[in-house]
Amino acid sequence: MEMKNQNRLKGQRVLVVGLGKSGISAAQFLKARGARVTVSDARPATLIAEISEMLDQGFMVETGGHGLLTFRRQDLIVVSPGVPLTTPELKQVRAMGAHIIGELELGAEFLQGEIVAVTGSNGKTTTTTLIGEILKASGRPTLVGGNIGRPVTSLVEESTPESWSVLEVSSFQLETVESFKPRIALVLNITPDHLDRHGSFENYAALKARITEFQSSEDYLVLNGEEKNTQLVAAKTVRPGGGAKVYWFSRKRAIKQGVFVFGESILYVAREGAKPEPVMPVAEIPLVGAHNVENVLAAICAARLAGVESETIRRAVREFKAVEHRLEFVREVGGVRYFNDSKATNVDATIKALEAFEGGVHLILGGKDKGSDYRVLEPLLRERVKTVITIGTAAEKIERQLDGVVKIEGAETLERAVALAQKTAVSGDTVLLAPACASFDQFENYEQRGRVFKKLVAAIP
Ligand code: UMA
Repeated sequence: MEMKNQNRLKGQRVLVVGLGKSGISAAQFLKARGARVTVSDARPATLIAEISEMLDQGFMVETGGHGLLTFRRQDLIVVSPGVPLTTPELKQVRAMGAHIIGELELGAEFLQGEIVAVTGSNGKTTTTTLIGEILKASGRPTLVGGNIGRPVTSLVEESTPESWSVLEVSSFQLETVESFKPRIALVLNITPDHLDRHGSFENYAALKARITEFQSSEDYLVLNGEEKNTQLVAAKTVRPGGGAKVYWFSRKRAIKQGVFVFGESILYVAREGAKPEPVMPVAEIPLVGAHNVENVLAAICAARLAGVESETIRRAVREFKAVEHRLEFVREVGGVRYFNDSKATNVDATIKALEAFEGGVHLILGGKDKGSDYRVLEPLLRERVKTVITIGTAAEKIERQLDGVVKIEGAETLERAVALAQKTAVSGDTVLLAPACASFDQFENYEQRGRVFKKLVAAIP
């Protein structure tokens, strides 16, 4: 990406909304570039550890709510991903023509080098991490960030014209892009998630498609050949002047351009009509579950498009370990195996997790509901699950929707859920935390929920 006008923010009045990871990083980034930064957070100051430090550094700070006056008369407003555009103050100033962007847009505009952006409802973290590992193995200077946990603005300083930045991108972040133009964009799958925020599946899918909105004919878009919803994204590349070149990945059939499984091998076709090149045997993929094969195919396609040789890709994939909180094996106690899939924050991810086990599962479900329909779990619950143990504020809805399908126990907290599972499970069973919900009712985030689970499991005598 070309060098941007570094002075463009100097003297500008900028408001940063939300003081989590993204907001704090964006505020520091803007200040370092000479902007006059105000920050605003709905939480009271006592709950935000960084406030006194920010005041010391000369930030104007508003806490305990957003004031309309603070939102007016700004040259730019940078929102954190967790702050929806329907927030009343944002809605009002937006109607008055305010310039509003997200932290991803801000950071990406200043990142030097190439961008690979990964979105999808599930598999983003694994695929992003794997692409990062492959690019590193090829010797390219590689940065990994975005929704995965490192805000994009915090990568800018380290980036150089030779860098490859691999970004995990969420629908929240795509809501506020206005020029985000990755060299390689991936949409892994689109299944219902975050319906509480986006209102409908159509809105959510349309946001995911924004990953390719500003791509042009020198860019690439990698899509899932087996999934109707991502196939619709291809239509977005048809526009005057030409959108991204579309590549596909498939576990089930040969495709014309992209990566697919053929017999025992993974093959890459560089362009329509070209001879398929072998990349590696499928059997060498070290992760469990068919969904992970898809994640690996997508990562291979991105890496080949970035110019990495197949031999390097094969080596990096073979050495790849499962990502923390993603179907992570925790411990075996008395013949019972415990798995942490705290990252399963929607129903589809829970389905993928259950598909990795044949039966005897005690499933911990619940947390903060996102407007999900848990009834779609029914066939897998009947087939593979002995008990569902509920936690969090979604418990009541889950119990109502799954009434009569499977034995359900209410535990309220994760601590009681683990204790209950331990009591119920017998040798050969699996205890799986794959909650299908967000964590924010009882935890800071899904990582903390996963860590608490691992600690509880570690403490089982
Ligand atoms: N806040 C307000 N006003 C509001 C809403 C929130 O002031 O109307 C404040 C909160 O009080 C809080 C802050 O905003 O202080 C939180 O901002 P945030 O929710 O954007 O959280 P960050 O810590 O900045 O983390 C965000 C992403 N969080 C969300 O999208 C909810 C992180 O993704 C991401 O790792 C991080 O930026 C770095 O880029 C997490 C996530 O849950 C993992 N993502 C969702 C997912 O993967 O499903 C999309």
